[in-house]
Amino acid sequence: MGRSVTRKIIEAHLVEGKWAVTSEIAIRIDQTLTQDATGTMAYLQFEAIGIPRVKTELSVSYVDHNTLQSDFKNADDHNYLRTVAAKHGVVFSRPGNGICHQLHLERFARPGRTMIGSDSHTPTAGGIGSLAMGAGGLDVACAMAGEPFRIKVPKVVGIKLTGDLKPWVSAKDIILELLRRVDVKGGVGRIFEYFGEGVKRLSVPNRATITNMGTETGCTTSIFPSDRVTKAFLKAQGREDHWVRLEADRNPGFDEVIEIDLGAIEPLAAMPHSPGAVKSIREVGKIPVQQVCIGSCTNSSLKDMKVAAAVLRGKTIAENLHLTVNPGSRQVVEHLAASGDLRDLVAAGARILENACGPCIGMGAAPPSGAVSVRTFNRNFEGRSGTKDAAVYLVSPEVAAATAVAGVLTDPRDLGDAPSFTLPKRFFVNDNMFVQPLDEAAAPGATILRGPNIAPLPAFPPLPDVLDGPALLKVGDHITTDHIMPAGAKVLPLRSNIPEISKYVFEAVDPSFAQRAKAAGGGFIVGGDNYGQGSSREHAALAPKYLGVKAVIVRSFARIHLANLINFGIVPLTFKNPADYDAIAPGDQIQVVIGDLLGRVVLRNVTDGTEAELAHSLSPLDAEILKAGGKLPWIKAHLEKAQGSRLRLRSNAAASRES
Ligand code: MIC
Ligand code: SF4
Repeated sequence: MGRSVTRKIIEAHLVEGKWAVTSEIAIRIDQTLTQDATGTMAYLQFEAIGIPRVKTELSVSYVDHNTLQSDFKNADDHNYLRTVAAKHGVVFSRPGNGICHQLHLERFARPGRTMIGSDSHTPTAGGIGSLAMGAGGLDVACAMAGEPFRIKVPKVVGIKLTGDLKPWVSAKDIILELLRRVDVKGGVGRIFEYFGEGVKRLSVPNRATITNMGTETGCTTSIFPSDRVTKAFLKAQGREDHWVRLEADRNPGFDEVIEIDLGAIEPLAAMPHSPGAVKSIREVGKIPVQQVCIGSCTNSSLKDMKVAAAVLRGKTIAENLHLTVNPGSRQVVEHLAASGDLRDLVAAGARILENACGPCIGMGAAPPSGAVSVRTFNRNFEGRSGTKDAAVYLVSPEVAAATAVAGVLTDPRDLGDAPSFTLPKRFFVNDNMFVQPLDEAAAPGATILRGPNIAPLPAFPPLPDVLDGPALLKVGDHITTDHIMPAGAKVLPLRSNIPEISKYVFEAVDPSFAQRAKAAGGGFIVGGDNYGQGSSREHAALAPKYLGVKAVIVRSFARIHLANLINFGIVPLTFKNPADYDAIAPGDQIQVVIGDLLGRVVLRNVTDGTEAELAHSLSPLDAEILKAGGKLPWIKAHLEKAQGSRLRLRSNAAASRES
């Protein structure tokens, strides 16, 4: 049997374990990325680990989320990120350079390489054939320290693309079609690997739109082969030497295959409030729209912007709405300026925003109360836009631009012929906003700047064998990390200050949560399916931990959040019998006997005297990490031990040479 692209990359990076679905493996990580909202914590953790210089082939620190700077906090964080990067061997992407995933795709991502990033849309680089996964900041810090990344071997699902897209239908509609079929949980434990005739006709940025939003299926990552199209893209970026051919063998042994006929897809939208609630634009109908936003790491490439400019050329946006545009990078902006497309956008009435995440993460441009907002983004969770009762629809740039002109949700096929335009054979390459780290000789003497908002990391003690406390909160299915730890203009600037940010935990679900949790001396969270869906933000584990949350007991977890809970010493447990969920009422006093987490785990409901068996998916190593109080104390002890035995080995060798 042949091998898939996924398997080839994983086997080439295997440090421990072997390829067998669901068995735990450890792989070497070549590249890491961080963004500012998760990066401050990741670098604080890297510093705490105590390794002087990153051990990866390449680590890049981007600034794209927190760029509002409404006071000193964000600016101080940027200074910290710049100086910590310089000292420890990390390339720093200055604010104003662009969105991390777009920039990484343009300048650094490489076919055949492994990468983890402290952002759930890191799989964007799968568009170029890199095996790129989202992870918590602490896992990224560990990878920078040279530790391998542990995952359970996922199922590899072959996504066979056949046929050709019809005019006005684009890459966003392909990923929306996949989400329509598998929904927001269908990718859990899986990697989506694209193959088939249809792949050849998708450019790298289009592939990246698909791998980016693949995250919304809950998958570990998504990946395309590296072929002639990849080579042409790398050449246009002036880095043809980074190309390697990487394709699945003839009989790659996919665990499942999903076939998508590109010719049968029509313009689609994800309805409020889930990226998986997909309908065709025709089915949704011509609903009035108050806001259109074009941009985000899903749809901010030059092609996406040029489509919008072509639709808006010579027109004015509808009176009832406003339009924001965030290009993905300076390269995109420079091209738009040089080609005149920027002028078309501005002349039509678009509000051109910074090339950063912006409205996607609730950093400005919140829609009006009760508004319909049509966005080219990847997430439409309730309240994420900054307006709780806004209804956000996720669409392609084609649909967004057509809607901006018409004022109602519009199928772009109503506009007649699709615009045609050419993309540059050579992109403008200008890396002057990437700062290279100091060389090893200069680094030790360099100072790291820390503003007053950068609070020291809280320390967490080892876990006892029995956990006690009340059920602090009971929630339903699909609780997202935006519910647990909101983002937006008010809360994001607090990402480097755990005591402060913890005041907002579950704010939108139950504003009294933080106060109650502290007053009770901690306790438990009870939840339904797919708990922790969405972002990689480890603050959704770290801040509840700070408030005393001891275990989260649910029907099932989303992958990255599960790993983050382990990393911060919150025990992630599931009901053996899903019906036991109903037997716990908020406020019940609970006792969970975890022991060493290798045997039975039992929940005693002290209030009503019942007992329930709990389950978990923890490996013996996870159990060890949890019992140690989390990954940071564990890794420090682990590295010290390794260093100790290296030193012992060296002195033994020296002693035997001398004798
Ligand atoms: C997001 O899109 O939700 C974010 C903001 O990029 C997050 C990271 C974060 O919360 O900082 C993500 O997707 O991981
Ligand atoms: Fe930024 Fe939005 Fe992409 Fe997250 S999804 S990285 S907030 S643009």
